[in-house]
Amino acid sequence: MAEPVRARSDAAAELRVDGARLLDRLTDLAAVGAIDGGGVCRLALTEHDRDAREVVVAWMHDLGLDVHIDAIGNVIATRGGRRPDLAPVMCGSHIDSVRTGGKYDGTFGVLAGLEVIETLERAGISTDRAIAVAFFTDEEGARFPPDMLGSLVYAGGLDVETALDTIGIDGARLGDELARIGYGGPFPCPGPPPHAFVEVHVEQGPVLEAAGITIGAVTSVQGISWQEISVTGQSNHAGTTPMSMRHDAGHAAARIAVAVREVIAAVGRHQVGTVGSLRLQPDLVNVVAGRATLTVDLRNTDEAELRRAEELLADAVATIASDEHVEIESRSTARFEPVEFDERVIALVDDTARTLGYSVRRMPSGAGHDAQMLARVCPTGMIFVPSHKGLSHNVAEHTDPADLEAGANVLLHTLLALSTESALLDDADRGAPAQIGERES
Ligand code: HGY
Ligand code: MN
Ligand code: MN
Repeated sequence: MAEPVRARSDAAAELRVDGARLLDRLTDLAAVGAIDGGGVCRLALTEHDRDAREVVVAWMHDLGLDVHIDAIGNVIATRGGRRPDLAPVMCGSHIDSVRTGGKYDGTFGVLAGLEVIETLERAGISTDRAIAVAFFTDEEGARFPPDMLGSLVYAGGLDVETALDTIGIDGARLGDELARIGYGGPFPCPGPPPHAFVEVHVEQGPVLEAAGITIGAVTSVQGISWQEISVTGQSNHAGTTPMSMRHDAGHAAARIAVAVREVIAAVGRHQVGTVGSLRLQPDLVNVVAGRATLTVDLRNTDEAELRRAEELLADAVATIASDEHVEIESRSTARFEPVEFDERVIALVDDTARTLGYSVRRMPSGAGHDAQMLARVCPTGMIFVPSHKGLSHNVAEHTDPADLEAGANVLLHTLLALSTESALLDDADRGAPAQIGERES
């Protein structure tokens, strides 16, 4: 096991980010796709996503970074290091949002990365390894499932042509939308693996705030299972059709939603489940629904328990189909097993937070993140900061500026430690990959 990575103790040790500058960028970006209540709506590859990309790419150019756009629209901006022969250290997250997004989900990880770069620039600090800041396409998966689509393609977990052919919930083809907003880039996927990847993100849950702790050293991400379930019954008159003759897709869908809660109770422990979308057709007061489409999001930190939840739900759906005399089809739209982050990176985040004087605890992530995809190709970790009242995917999402600044400082010093020549596995041990944007032949 390689030696633990230690935070640097030279002049850079005193460096701190400029919290006000970071907050200004977060506020400016939140104006793109702004909605009532202080949140944002920037579904992937819409005009608002494009406009947000333009703002962030302009900041990347202002900082003199080398900006690369790959074939799925991931954007990677790199500040060169003294050793171009070594793979860069990467940070980043996403700037797309759900329909009722908060202003920090994803954007904090990208803009904290730019703040780290600007802090190093202004201090005249260079690093052995280049430092890259990325935003990945369609992290939310809300329009084009699965979630973390762009980083999954970057990490080689999904073929780019298959990803480009993804059809969204609105019937649009991902590749067409990417071309329409002008972000189908020239650089091939999968991308070159960085030396290490660190993502700072708001927790999106209640744990840190309840414990009065500033930093989360994230140990893992729970498993995710998304299904789209289609129910086919028979539309009929709401008044004249005897109950015994109905093939009521609406009632069947409602029973499936109840079954999700029953499955959660049966599996217990960390199992969670959500029916976030439920659409009936023809969706009229006096017509027995002929069709229903609903989504089920199941998550668990334990893979075996997640599988059991899926099996129990499948059994319940079969019973409901038979009882209600309807046809039911389930289509998996995302399936990721739990991911453990690299112990050395977790320990470095933990140590760095303590060295900087912040309270810190180790914890799993309930939400999916791009980091879980980068973990497939390089040592990876995450840094959490508290979410007020645990709210996220909600316009009222909030994190105190002091906590944002703390998270960005931990990112700064974690990246500095990782950017020294042999911080983790030496590239020679892994076959030094090309720099971002180049490919070995
Ligand atoms: O689905 C998730 O957990 C993330 O917000 N994409
Ligand atoms: Mn996110
Ligand atoms: Mn999110």
